[in-house]
Amino acid sequence: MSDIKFSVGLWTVNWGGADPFGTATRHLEDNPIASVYKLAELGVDAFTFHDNDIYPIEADSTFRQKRINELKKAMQETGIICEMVTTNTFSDPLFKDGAFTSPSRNVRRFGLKKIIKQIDLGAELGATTFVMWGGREGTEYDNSKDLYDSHARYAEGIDTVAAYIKQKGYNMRIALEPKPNEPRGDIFLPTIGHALALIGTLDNKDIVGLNPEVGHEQMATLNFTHGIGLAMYCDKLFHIDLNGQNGPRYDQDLVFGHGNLIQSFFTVDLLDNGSPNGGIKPYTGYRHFDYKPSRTETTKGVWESVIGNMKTYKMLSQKAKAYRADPRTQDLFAQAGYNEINIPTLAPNESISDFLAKDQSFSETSEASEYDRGYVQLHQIALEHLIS
Ligand code: GCO
Ligand code: MN
Ligand code: MN
Repeated sequence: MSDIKFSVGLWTVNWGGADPFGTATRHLEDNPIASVYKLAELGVDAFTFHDNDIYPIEADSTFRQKRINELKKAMQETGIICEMVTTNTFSDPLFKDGAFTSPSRNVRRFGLKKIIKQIDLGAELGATTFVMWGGREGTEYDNSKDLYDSHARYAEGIDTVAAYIKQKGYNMRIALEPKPNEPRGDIFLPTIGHALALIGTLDNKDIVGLNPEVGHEQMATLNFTHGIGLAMYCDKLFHIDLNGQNGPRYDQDLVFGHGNLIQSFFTVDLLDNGSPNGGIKPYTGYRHFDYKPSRTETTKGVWESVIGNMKTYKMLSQKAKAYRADPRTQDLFAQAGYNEINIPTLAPNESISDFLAKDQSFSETSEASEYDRGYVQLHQIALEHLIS
């Protein structure tokens, strides 16, 4: 477990609590770089940030460089590293109708330059992932956008950024972050599956993958563990945003595990241990937390929530290991059919006509109604490990 590394977004711990219904509830340090020292002190291995997490959009180049120098100093002094960067293309009013998919070509060109600037900074700091969360790419009304051209512009934007990364020879990949809604009524690329489909159309699909967020899939009533399972099957889980959510509602961004706990357990199990038959290899990337320390908390609660994320992950990690090592689990995996599902349905070299010609007889009773897969028992064992 010592090889598990944690990272935290600077925008999470530096969120003062302002929401659509109220102003900030916490006093923040004037300089956001202070949080980098605190994260290092708490044992966080890496941080991630948007350009405007460390300097405002209107900052001049002198101020921007001052903040970058301070950030580098914090990295040198503490040993914390920067593993991912992302660009804020959602806060400024300019981006009210999107960046890559804004109807305004000027805004699209401005957004693209802003993204490329942050990619240069990320490469300079050693980040290996660029996350693209297109929070403002979308609509409130179905007739607001030409849906062909909007997706074409989205794909063009991603492909241009990917081509730039390759041209520069940066050791960096792009991870798209799906979200179904909020702040837009409907956001483009709402789920893992939608994003995968668009990636398949890109010229530079080899360096474009996903940054799925627990709560975002759950907002869409989807199973997060299944979602990352598909992403891993496609070799596209490039990054991950871990947090907590209680079902389909607004984006709660809770501490990891403070939502659907049993799904978090299976997420950790899949990430750490891969799939039981070994097809999905254990995830080697950072366990990245993207959450919002609740507005009711003071600064103390902010840092406690950082510790909570890591502690919960480690506890679930240990419990998942014990669940896999339990002989009852292994027996029930066999009963559940794990060692039959990995046998291809057609025999090697069996043609479709051979297959159709073959007389296949088996007892429907033994295959269906009388065969006990033991799923409930297997789930109970997982639950017992989880709450023990
Ligand atoms: C959200 C998103 C954002 C993005 C982040 C990266 O909660 O809606 O998670 O927090 O992850 O802005 O660009
Ligand atoms: Mn979120
Ligand atoms: Mn996120």
